[in-house]
Amino acid sequence: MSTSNTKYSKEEILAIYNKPLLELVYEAATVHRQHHNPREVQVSTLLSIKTGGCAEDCAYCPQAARYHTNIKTNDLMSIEEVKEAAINAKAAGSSRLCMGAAWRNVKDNDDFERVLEMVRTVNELNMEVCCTLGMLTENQAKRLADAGLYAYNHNIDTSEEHYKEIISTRSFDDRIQTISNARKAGVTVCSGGIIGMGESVEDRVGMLYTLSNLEPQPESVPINALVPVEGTPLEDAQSASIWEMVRMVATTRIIMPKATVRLSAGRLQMSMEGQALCFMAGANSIFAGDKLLTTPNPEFNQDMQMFNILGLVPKEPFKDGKKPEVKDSYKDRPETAEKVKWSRPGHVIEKNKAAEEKAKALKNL
Ligand code: SAM
Ligand code: DTB
Ligand code: SF4
Repeated sequence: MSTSNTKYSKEEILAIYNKPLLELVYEAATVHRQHHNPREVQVSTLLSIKTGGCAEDCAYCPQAARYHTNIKTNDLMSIEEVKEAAINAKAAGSSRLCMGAAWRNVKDNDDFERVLEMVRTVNELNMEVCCTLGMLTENQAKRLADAGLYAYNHNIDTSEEHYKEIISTRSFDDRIQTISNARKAGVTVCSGGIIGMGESVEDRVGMLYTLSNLEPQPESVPINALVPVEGTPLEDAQSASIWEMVRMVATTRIIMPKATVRLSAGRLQMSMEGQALCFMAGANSIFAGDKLLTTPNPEFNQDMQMFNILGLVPKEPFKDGKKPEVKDSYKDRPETAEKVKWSRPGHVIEKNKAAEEKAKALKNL
């Protein structure tokens, strides 16, 4: 029986990937049932909090400033907009909000302060908060953790060898360093990649080898099928077939048995039968909602219909882990705590009470 401590060589992973398809699915489904409730699917909602204008050159990405894509760019959203989107996502059945920013890296500026407040706001709604903001220092990761961040998404995207064909403005090692910074801060790690970018099967195996050798393994592994976007260097890339997606999901499930395997970008091109095979092969999460970050995704109702037909149910938040506390270091800074409280309706009463107490104390001096 596989455990999360089993380490596989590249040759072993390749042999798993190349098994006769139905044998592979059967084995993955068996491992899946040893570690997860096979009816539960974790539902995440993506929210692009800052769209486009990114300095990086990731060949797949519609948000890179240097490519001429048709996306609508946006500055960083307001806290109120994020709160409204989170409430809607939760009402629709999402347990996690993943906020994405088209940044190369996080900078210690007002925008980061606003993101920290977004994290606190969504955490208060009892949703798992995930961010994907580009590269992070250890200190920035720590501050996100203190604000209540549950997960950090940072994909390695492909194998170390193929990486330089896809991105030249940062290195594979930079990616690993950020993942390690998030881990050191106590945030759970979401890291996966994309298939259909002209990579070989060996590259897919190499990517899974790196992910499965992270210590500990990532809690979430998103498997994306490239969404080819006009204007990007990969606009004409040959799409990955559903069979390749099933093989990728099944292999991920077998070598990272405890991880949440997320069927991510590319579902719009998949039939319900194809997705059903992916769930059978161990996928247990999706991004729901009619938009990913900038590209379309299946309609929410369509996904709920699929869940009904397949007998799947959305997973409750924090079932695999504890809700992160907003750390005292933040609560103890009254000026910040007040700023957050005052910005929300309903807290005005608390503000008045606190002000009355303060006034009373002053009068008694
Ligand atoms: N800027 C941050 C970063 O690069 O980590 C966060 C946002 S970035 C858009 C998050 C991930 O989305 C990428 O690492 C990539 O795996 C995925 N992605 C972006 N464009 C995609 C596309 N066209 N098809 C599939 N996945 C894509
Ligand atoms: C992940 O692995 N895929 C998501 C999320 N993590 C951030 C992003 C998919 C983006 C697809 C292209 C777009 O919509 O811009
Ligand atoms: Fe920028 Fe992230 Fe897109 Fe790369 S994937 S261009 S870093 S937004």
